Amino acid sequence: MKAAQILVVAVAAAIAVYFAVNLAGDTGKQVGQFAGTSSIVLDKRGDAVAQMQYQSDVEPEVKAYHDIVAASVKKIDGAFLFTIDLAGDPNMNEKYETNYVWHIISDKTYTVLMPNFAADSGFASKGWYLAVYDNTDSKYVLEMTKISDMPQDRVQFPVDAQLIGNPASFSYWVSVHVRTDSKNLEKPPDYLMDFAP
Ligand SMILES: [Ca+2]
Repeated sequence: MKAAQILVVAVAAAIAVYFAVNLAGDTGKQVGQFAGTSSIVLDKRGDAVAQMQYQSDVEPEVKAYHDIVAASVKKIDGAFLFTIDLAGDPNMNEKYETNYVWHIISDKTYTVLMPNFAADSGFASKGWYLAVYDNTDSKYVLEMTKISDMPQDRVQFPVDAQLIGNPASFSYWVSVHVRTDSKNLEKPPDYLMDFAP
């Protein structure tokens, strides 16, 4: 494994632990429900706001690619196709890490991470990655893996159903986070930008 990949995995580990804690303490959260073939939740356009989650001196400018307009999941063959529709092009990510996150709750809890590290950011890795974290057993079932660019209006990628235990039904919510600090990677992401439902 190259040094750059190790760095990215370290970032994701901090993120996954952070979400595990938040999820456990937030049992009243609204969720979407997948029960068979497909499910969608809608979100307001224009409601993305940079909410600081961890002390930061740098506030990211809110961009259209931070703004969720819908989230949907479809079962296709042996995979779940996870899609977050956005108000802007997520490939245009500037300066920071923007992380598109699926929180999956069935018998077990999983976090599906699709971060983009901007070309002009200070992060060692650039571009799109996919990782799947098993929050219940505190381990990666898929470590950070490089994936191709996204369509212009959404973050969409198929995930092998077995990676999240192939559940017949599950609850979910999605969130978009920004990490401005490319140096202190043990911290959780600095900002929550939008979430749905
Ligand atoms: Ca929104």
